[in-house]
Amino acid sequence: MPPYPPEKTQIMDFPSIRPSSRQPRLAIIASFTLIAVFVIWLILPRSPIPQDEVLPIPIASKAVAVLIGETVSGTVTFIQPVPTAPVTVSGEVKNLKTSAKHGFHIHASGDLSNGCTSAGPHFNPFDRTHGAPTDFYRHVGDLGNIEADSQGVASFSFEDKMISLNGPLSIVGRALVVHAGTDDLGRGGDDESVKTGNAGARAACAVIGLAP
Ligand SMILES: [Cu+2]
Ligand SMILES: [Zn+2]
Repeated sequence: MPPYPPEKTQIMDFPSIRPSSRQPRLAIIASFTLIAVFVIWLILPRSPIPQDEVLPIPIASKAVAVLIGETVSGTVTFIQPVPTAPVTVSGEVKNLKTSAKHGFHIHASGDLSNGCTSAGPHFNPFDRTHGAPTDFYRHVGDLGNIEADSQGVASFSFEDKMISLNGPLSIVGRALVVHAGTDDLGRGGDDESVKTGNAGARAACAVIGLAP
């Protein structure tokens, strides 16, 4: 006799394991939400520069002027490591009148279309009278004189605190002029002395340009 009579045996009723119909619907909703968020992110306006990024302002730290005259020639370099620093002016100018001082100025305009004449007057943004580089009252462009040796060559290096390669007092794009005569630095006692320093003809000039 079997332990359990057949009529008493029960067949266990397991719940079916077929997937619920809610799961694919959730997956579809999740996918659409992700796509929607991505599309919204794509079309959102965004500034090309992150708000917290501060771009460094480009500065000019070196400029050069290649002087060309009928006979006088030379190269002058201007270096300003940072915009607040003095400018170091150095160079060599040849074929000058020997053993003489020659007026050396920044003139207002870089237009040399009519030779050195069209470079205009001394660079004078503060509307002051002509002076020496060491004077408080001077044209910004007043760099005094350079001195030629017995061979007519002037080699020089000096600093100037008024000119700049940056900002409103920038000399870049203006003209450098070397004169045939000596600048009297505003001490000549006549009207012309406080305008031009009686420095005479413009022996050579150049546009001051940016250098690498
Ligand atoms: Cu001049
Ligand atoms: Zn001047």
